[in-house]
Amino acid sequence: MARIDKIEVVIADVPTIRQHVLAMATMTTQAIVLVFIRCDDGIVGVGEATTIGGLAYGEESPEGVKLAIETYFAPLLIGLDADRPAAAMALLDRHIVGNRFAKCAVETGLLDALGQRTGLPLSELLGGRRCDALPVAWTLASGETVRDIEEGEAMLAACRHNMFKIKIGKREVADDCAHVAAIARAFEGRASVRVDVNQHWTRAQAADGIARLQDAGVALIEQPIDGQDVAGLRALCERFDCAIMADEALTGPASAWRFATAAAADVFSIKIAQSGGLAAAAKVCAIAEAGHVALYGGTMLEGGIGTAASAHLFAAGPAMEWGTELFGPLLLADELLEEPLHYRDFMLQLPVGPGLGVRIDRARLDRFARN
Ligand code: MUC
Ligand code: MG
Repeated sequence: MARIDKIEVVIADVPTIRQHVLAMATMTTQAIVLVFIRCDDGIVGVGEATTIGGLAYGEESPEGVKLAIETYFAPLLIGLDADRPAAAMALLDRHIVGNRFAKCAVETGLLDALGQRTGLPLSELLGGRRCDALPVAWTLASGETVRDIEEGEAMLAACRHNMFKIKIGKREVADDCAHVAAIARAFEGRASVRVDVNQHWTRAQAADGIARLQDAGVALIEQPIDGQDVAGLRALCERFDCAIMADEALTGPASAWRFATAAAADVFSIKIAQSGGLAAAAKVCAIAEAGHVALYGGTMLEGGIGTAASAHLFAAGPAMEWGTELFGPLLLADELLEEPLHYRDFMLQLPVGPGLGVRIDRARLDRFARN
């Protein structure tokens, strides 16, 4: 039997390939948070707890995750049976409220270690994979219409992405919708165009904006209003034909249950960290299925570790009708993995090796790691 021996948390600030303009933050670097779980048989499992824009997106920050894991998680975990990730996570849940991103990283690290020990890829540990590759959207968020269209053209020409998510919510509704309409016109019949408002519209702005976007041919509207506003989202689902997707609204199985039973979303964006881990994200998928809510594989713009973990879960669970947006590593100007994830034919290819099937290159990581 192997025991958990040591836990290390590293924050690495990796530049992005261009500025990424979201309603709540403009990113020029991404703070990648990695959790290394060393077991006494020498195996090291890795998990990721990356979030967006410090505390601008959610309640956990990179620095907070590191502090929580080192101060509160590690003493509970050291010495536990490393072959029992579910038991370790149950212990954490008994002693630690919330901290979903930190818990996701620890669970991922434990599963990665178990996969390496047993020789099985994570998706096999999670029940076996349904597919070997997942369709991947790209986010157009340079902040400029012409540049976004040029970027989308390049992605199409390279057969990398034919689904584009446009980030809006920062400007006036009419300006944002004109920006999206221009991009939708440019890609009409060649790519699917979606938007993410990141909760930045009021109910009235959403009614106006979604009517404009629907006319422009946008098929999917992600989190147009406050994630807590169940009644507001339900009203938008009833009023419009285009699909309404919940993202920030979903903080694990309990919120998924609330939104599914209230018919307050047509689609759920499944995020492993936002759900509180892989097991919790699988429950969110099951609730969606039971409630006839379609699925989409979301990202917190993680690097290769969180992206690979998400891909294993999405490939092992029910079909993602709206595809995925597991492009996080492609937004980073530098690679942290020994062998990068493979993207081709508009799909992310699932890694095949044991555990996550990808390994961190420590020398590369050290170039960006905070002291
Ligand atoms: C979000 O809200 O979905 C996903 C893609 C992207 O560009 O930002 C994220 C966060
Ligand atoms: Mg979103």
